[in-house]
Amino acid sequence: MAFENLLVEKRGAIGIVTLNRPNALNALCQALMDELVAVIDDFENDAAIKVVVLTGSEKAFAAGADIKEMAAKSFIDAYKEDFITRNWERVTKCRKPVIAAVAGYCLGGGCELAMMCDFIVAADTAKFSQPEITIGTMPGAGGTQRLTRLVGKSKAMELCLTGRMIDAAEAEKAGLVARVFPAAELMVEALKIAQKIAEFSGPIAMMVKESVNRAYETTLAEGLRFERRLFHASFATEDQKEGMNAFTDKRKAGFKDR
Ligand code: DAK
Repeated sequence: MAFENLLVEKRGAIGIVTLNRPNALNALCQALMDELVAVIDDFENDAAIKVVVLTGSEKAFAAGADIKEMAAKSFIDAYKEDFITRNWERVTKCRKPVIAAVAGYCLGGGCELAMMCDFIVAADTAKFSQPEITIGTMPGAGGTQRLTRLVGKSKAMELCLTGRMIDAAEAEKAGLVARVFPAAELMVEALKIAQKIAEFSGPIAMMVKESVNRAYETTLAEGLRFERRLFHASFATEDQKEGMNAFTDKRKAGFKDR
């Protein structure tokens, strides 16, 4: 598949998608988001791909939704075309683990897209903000919700109400980012993490992801019940037998994704 706004690569079990609109700091136009849906669909359907890495350029992961494309939109335009919901949420529905590898600007919709991934690893050059208030709007792709769950109400309020930009160190301290690496090592480290996950059982990784995500959406009691059901279900997999037998036999497990 050839794309205008993305670079796509399959490296072993890892699907790498690079946002590629250098002249617009990877601003997330509709065409780019439609392409991203197609890529995630493809990775999801490809049994050889076990982990997805979503990244941008050294200068920008993404400087937000495309302001020039949005500027003239009326309510009825946005409502009728199901703006944002139609394609942006595909990333959140991907069943395979998705890692955002962020360098440079990660602003507005860019930050929201990164937060739709399972976790964010950042270069020490990364800069995060929800600056929508500075252009007369508000976060519209989950910024007020996901950021609040990640960093808590006080910090999310301050960031969304002021549009202040934070660096990678502050983002890590706040819980927005899982790990920070020197910029030159970002992709190497992101791919190492992806590879580590890819070597485990794919279905078990999917269960872990589903269960952690449940923590966002339900009560503790329901979340624990859900976790327990999946934990029990894991004993029906060949990979659970292999993993535990390999431990006993003092050998490396060979998972088969079954
Ligand atoms: N959209 C469109 N073009 C953008 C852009 C963006 N978000 N960000 C940058 N660009 C373009 C610039 O216009 C410029 O294009 P040319 O003028 O060269 O044609 C090119 O990228 C390079 O940008 P700069 O010349 O500005 O580069 P600098 O290094 O000087 O500045 C910057 C970098 C990141 C500080 C600056 O570009 C900037 O402030 N960009 C905008 C950041 C921003 O405000 N982002 C939030 C966008 S709002 C909603 C759902 C979602 C959203 C809203 C509503 N609903 C459901 C209703 C989401 C909204 C957003 O994300």
